Amino acid sequence: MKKSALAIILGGGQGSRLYPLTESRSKPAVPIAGKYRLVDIPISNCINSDIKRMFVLTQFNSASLNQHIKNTYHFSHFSTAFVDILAAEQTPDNPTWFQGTADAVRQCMNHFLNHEFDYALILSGDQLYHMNFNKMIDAHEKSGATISIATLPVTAKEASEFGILKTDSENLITSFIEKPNASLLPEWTSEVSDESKAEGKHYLASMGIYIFNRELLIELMSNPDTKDFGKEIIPQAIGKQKILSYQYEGYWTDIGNIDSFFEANLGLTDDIPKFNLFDNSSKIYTRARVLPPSKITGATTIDKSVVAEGCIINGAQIEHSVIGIRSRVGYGSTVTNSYLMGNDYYQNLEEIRHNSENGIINIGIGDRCFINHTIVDKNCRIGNDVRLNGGSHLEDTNTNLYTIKDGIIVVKKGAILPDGFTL
Ligand code: ADQ
Ligand code: ADP
Repeated sequence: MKKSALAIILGGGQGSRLYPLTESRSKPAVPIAGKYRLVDIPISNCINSDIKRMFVLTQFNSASLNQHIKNTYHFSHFSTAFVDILAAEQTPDNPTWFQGTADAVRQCMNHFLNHEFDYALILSGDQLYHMNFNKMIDAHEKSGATISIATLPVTAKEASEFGILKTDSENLITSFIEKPNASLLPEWTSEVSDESKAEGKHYLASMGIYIFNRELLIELMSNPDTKDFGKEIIPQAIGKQKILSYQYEGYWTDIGNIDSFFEANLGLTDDIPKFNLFDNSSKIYTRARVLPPSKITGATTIDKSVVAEGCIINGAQIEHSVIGIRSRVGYGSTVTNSYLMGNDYYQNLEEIRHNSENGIINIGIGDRCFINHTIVDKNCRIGNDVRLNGGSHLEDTNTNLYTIKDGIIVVKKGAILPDGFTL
């Protein structure tokens, strides 16, 4: 009989690397690609792999995450499928929040053990990729390993941000180091394919995707001193457990900080994006909203962009940008190299008229704005003649309206930028 897997999605710690997008929502609920949320990626990969029992572990439970999961993932009454959110909770035994990835799993073990499963599939919540986990489970079974780690070749520049490992001729992991210093790197190169070598990828990195046999997970989780998979559980298991490196070939990127999140979103506007949303066989699921088609008028030009449903774009120039659901962009505005997340709702005509007559700024982007190298979070009200010109000339800042990180301006959710506001 085919063995069964339970998916555990690590939804995020404090979310400080994606701040301010995580200021008012938990990380799995951060909107990506104009209409999805971060958590839709691992959930869709699980559904496409026929793994339909999922827990999402999150440090705090936001209304938007709850609503999204509740409104999106409905399974038949006749199936055992579910997506459950487990938020860090204070109990007499656990007075603190999750102290790391393994601690998060440990604190939720009683929930997992209510279910029958042979393998725990542990996934990160902040990565963009398509993967058939069944292939990984097959390789895990075939090898007789008790732990498997998905891996991929990376460059020296990237290597310090990942767990780096070495394998033997049977792809079993013989050594592992979490985020090695650049000075240590020369000792950590691996035998990789000619193609990877040609791309300068000489190191084998952990993708933070793990399979554990049930009994082993129970045993490892009984030690409360190990708080993190990358820092403790995996390095300590080397030499004691049979650990398979399952090398992945496709596109995969970490989207855990503002810079990589921004790049991954804008990457969707490439002629042939590395992350394919137009794939019949591995769909990315999200909430099925009832939204009108986007309406585009007034000599608007749109190039190299992705436009979600329900937008109203009036006479604007849009280039190399992702325009999220229900976005409104006014006359003569230019949006380049930017990600507008869109809005949660529409204002009615009466409200728009009333606001315009009373100097209240409406939801969306006003007229004659210039927006470049910027992320605009949901429900922002950006007045007329606003100029947001992101880029490396700007220093890192944080105000109650916006943050600048690595030259990327992030306008905070619901921020109101008055007419003529300039950055
Ligand atoms: P990182 O991604 O740096 O490295 P970490 O910050 O621990 O590791 O995050 C892993 C995942 O767990 C992320 O999705 C994160 O949001 C989530 N997470 C972190 N703390 C959490 C908490 N307290 N509660 C719930 N979820 C939490 C890891 C591995 C490396 C590997 C990279 C690949 O440690 O070895 O190379 O992933 O990205
Ligand atoms: P999304 O379309 O991003 O998936 P939802 O449709 O789940 O988001 O939710 C939209 C959110 O906007 C809901 O929380 C809803 O309650 C909220 N919302 C709807 N109308 C208004 C309004 N007029 N003012 C403020 N929030 C609203």
